[in-house]
Amino acid sequence: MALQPILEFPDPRLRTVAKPVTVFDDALKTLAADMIETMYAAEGIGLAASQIDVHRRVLVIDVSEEKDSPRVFVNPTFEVIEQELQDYDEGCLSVPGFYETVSRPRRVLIKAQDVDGEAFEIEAEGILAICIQHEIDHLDGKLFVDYISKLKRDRIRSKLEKAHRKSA
Ligand code: GNR
Ligand code: NI
Repeated sequence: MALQPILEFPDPRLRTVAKPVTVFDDALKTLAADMIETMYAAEGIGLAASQIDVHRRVLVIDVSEEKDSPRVFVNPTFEVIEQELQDYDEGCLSVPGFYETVSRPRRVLIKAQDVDGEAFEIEAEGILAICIQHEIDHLDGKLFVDYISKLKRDRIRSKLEKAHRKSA
């Protein structure tokens, strides 16, 4: 492995529901390292394994300014702490060049495991809360474009399909 290509909407493989990780071995550590490398190379703040066509419940995030604090979440789940929603202009490495406003719960409690299988919990708000929810959606086969109108989504789909035909 190493740097991996990122699947782009409307690739049907992005709709795959990822399976839980049950084995915390060297292959998992390699996957996490490759995902971090791929996220940085693409200048993203997060990446889900689904986006590199690995359908296991693993995501990586780095919302730090210096891009020196990667975090790995294995088998992540979240609970809403506050029903209050926040709007954010979301983008996605799998929907390159498009940004749309999405509303998500502002504060969430994340439960996950690290690459060694150790359980941990963190409270998240702001961009971290948004990003983790966006990444968990990927693991469930969902994309931010599912929250916008069909008209907008279809317009994005045809523009990306056209771009993919040109680069093929
Ligand atoms: O890099 C990313 N930026 C971003 C901005 C707003 C809301 C969510 C994100 S996640 C995205 C990287 C990505 O596509 N992760 O799946
Ligand atoms: Ni994304």
